[in-house]
Formats: sequence, C-alpha cells, structure tokens
Amino acid sequence: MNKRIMALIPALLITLCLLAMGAVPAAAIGEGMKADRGTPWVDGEIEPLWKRADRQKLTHVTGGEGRSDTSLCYVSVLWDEESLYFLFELIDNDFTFDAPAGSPLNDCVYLYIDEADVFGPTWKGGQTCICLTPAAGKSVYPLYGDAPADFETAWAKDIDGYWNIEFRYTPHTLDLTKTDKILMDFRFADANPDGVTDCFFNWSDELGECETDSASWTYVTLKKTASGASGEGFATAEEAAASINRTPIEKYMFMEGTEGNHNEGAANIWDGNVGTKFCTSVFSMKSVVRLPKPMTIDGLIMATANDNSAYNGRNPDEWKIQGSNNKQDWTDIVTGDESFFDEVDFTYFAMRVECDTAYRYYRFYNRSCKSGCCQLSEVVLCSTDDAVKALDFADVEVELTDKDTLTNYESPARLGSLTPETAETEAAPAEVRPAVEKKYRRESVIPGVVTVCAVFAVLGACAVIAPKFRKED
Ligand SMILES: [Ca+2]
Ligand SMILES: [Ca+2]
Ligand SMILES: [Ca+2]
Repeated sequence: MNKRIMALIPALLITLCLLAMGAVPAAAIGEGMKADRGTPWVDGEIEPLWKRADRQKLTHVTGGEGRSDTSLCYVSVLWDEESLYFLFELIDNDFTFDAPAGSPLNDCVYLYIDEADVFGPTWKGGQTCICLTPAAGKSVYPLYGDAPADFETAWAKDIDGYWNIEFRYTPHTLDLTKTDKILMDFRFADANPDGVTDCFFNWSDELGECETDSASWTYVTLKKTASGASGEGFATAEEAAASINRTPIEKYMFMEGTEGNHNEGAANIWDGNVGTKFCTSVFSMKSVVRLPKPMTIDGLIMATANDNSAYNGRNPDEWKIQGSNNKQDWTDIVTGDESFFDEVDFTYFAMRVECDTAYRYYRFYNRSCKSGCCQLSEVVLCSTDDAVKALDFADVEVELTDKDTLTNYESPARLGSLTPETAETEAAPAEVRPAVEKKYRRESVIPGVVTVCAVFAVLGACAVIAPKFRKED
C-alpha cells in the first residue's frame, strides 16, 4: 500500500507541475479594464472626467537595457459613440525626444488595438500599433496597420514636470455602440538621452511578445451604461438619487410581468423594498408598471438583491427601460448590461437618463444574464422638477482650453493647416482612397492622416528612422 502511494507521488508531482504550467500561459493573463463612457476634452489637461476612469499602471518590464526604478506609466481609457480616448501619464527622470518619430529611443507610448479581434499572430487586417510621443511632429506615428480614421492628440507637462498625453482614436471598422470589449495593449518605452531604451513597460504582455502576438494583449470592456454614478454603489435609493441630483418616483402600479420564482415575482422590483426581488430563469424577463400620470423620466436607479455576491452572474446583462402610452408599442429609453452593477448585495446604482417624451407605462426588460438565473431587487425611475435640476451640482463647469491656442496639439486639421501641400493631403479624405488601400499594408505605405504627420516630421528634423524600427520594404 505504502509502495503504491510512493509510486503515485512522482505522477502527482508531474500532474501538479503541468497544472501549474497550464495556469501560467505564455500569453499574458489577469489584467482587465473597464472603460467608462465619457468624452474628455483633448488638450493635454487631466479634467475631472478622467478621475472616473479605471487608471492602471503598466507593470511588466519586458525589455530594455537599463533600470526601471525611475519611471512609470499610467493609462486610462474612456469611450463615446465615435471614439476611444486614452490618457497616458508618463513619469520619468530623463525625458528625451531627439530620435525620429516612432522610435523607442524617444520616451513614448505604443498603443496596440485589435479592431478585428484577431487575437493571434500580428499583423493582420484590423490590428494597429501607433506610437505616441509628446513632441511636435512625432506625436502620432502608426508603426503597423492603419492610422486612426481620425485622431486628436495633445500633451502637456504637469506640475512635477511629467508629460501627460491625451489621445482620441476614431476606429476604422469598429462600431463602438455595438462593441462590448476591445483587445488592446499599452507599452511605455523609457528612453535614455544616451541613445538606448532603458526599459519597456507593458500593461498586459508579460514577456515582450506584444509585437508579434496579439494574444498577449488584454480586453478592455466598454461600460455601456456608465454615466458618472453607476460605477459606485449606494446603500439607499435616496443616496443613489442624490448622487445624480434626481427625484425618485415613489408610486407605481404593477401591471404584469414574466413569471418569477416562488415569492420572487415581477412586482417585487417596484415595491420600494430592497429585501424583495424579482428572480427568474425565464427570458426575456419583463415587468410593466403604470404611473399615476404620464411622466418624463430623467434618472434610473436599480438595486442588486440579497445574494449577488455569493451567486455571481445574476445581474441583468441585456436590459432596457422602455416607455409606452398604450402598453403595446414600447420605446427604448435606456439600455445597458451587467457592467451597470457590481457583484454586491443590496446595492443601488444610479444613472441619469435623457428623454423628452412623457409615458404613462414603463417596462423593465431584460434578455439575459451570465448565470442563467437573473435577479434584481429594485427599479426606481426618477422625474425631477426643473427647479431642482437647476441647482445641479454635478454639472461642474469646466473651463475648456481653446485648442487653437495649444502648441502641443495635433490633429489632421491642425497638421493640414501647416502648409498648402499638407493641407491638400489632408483634404483627400480616407474614404476616397481605394478600399484595398485601407487594408493593412505590410509594406511601408504610411496612411493618409499620418502622411501629413510624417511629412511634418521629415520637414522638422528626422529623415531616417532608427534601423531597428525601419519598416520592411
Ligand atoms: Ca483634457
Ligand atoms: Ca526616459
Ligand atoms: Ca423589491
């Protein structure tokens, strides 16, 4: 018997080793980022909106010839219907920008985006790598794939002398309103004025494979319903309502809904009691109420139930709030997914809602959830007096910098206005180029908007790209 156990030990050890190896795949794992919805002003300044973003440090040192203890880079991502927005905060003791555009011998950031969700060896159509450098004429340089369909970039030094880069990237093919997550990576090249790259810092890629394998990148999830307060939970509906400066509607007459579990029916989301829930495995799940009179809504609050923290994946994942005046024809007012909530119990989440039409009937509708059993304890609609809205503390007036006055700012329009020739180049929009040209070109054909950038760069100073980063002919 003992012998048998002894004989099993090596096999067990091998199995454990294999399991352990399997748990650490060659490609990077672990990181995740949720991008809030919001439209920052691209001027190089970090406005309050950015404080809401999920700010992450690039932690994996994947190469270079020096030390990594004097530099750091943070990245934050926001999105709106048109564009992705990036904020890179570069912390460094020896900023240098003397090398040609695109070279890691400048302190710069590489942004990797897989619009086509290839998730594999690079560089395929839809995959892009853009080098962002806080230096005029070198600011946006696409190393691989297409240039952005449109962009803006601005960079500014903060109070400590560190550079911040704000960048707007307008995708080619991605419809951001229909995209849940995008494969990306970020890399900070910390260059040394002596002409070497001290370190590469990556976000997702742990082994320095990001240039050759997009499977080492990580998905950034687009939060579909974020509107300031939804990322933060509250203990009561009143606190949640206060966070968006909106007034909850208190009286609902429940009309009809999808069958729920025993004592967990569709009426429970309108009863003002976070202790009762609508829980069902029947989809789509619906719950209809009538208001005392037609009302326009301007806020939405929803609360998780008693045991979401124990049973994950129960939050509504394809939900809508709809309005109707005949209980037949429903108009979507707001839609969202589970990112509206967190996996927590008895917690209220809130968002503002834009709607001009008054409805008598409202419907909570949800098509799915991750676990197959969905639950929700409360839905609270808000309708607020104009006088209350006028006292709005949440819409803090931020003085926006006039972009025309910025020196550290580049966009196709700005670059196009530099000289008559570049203006002409800029005037030829990407759409009129042959479709085939929009595909990824392995050869070094620099795309439209960046031609302008490159021309400018060449005019400025740099004719030769560092041999290591010269594109293939
Ligand atoms: Ca800004
Ligand atoms: Ca440096
Ligand atoms: Ca309830």
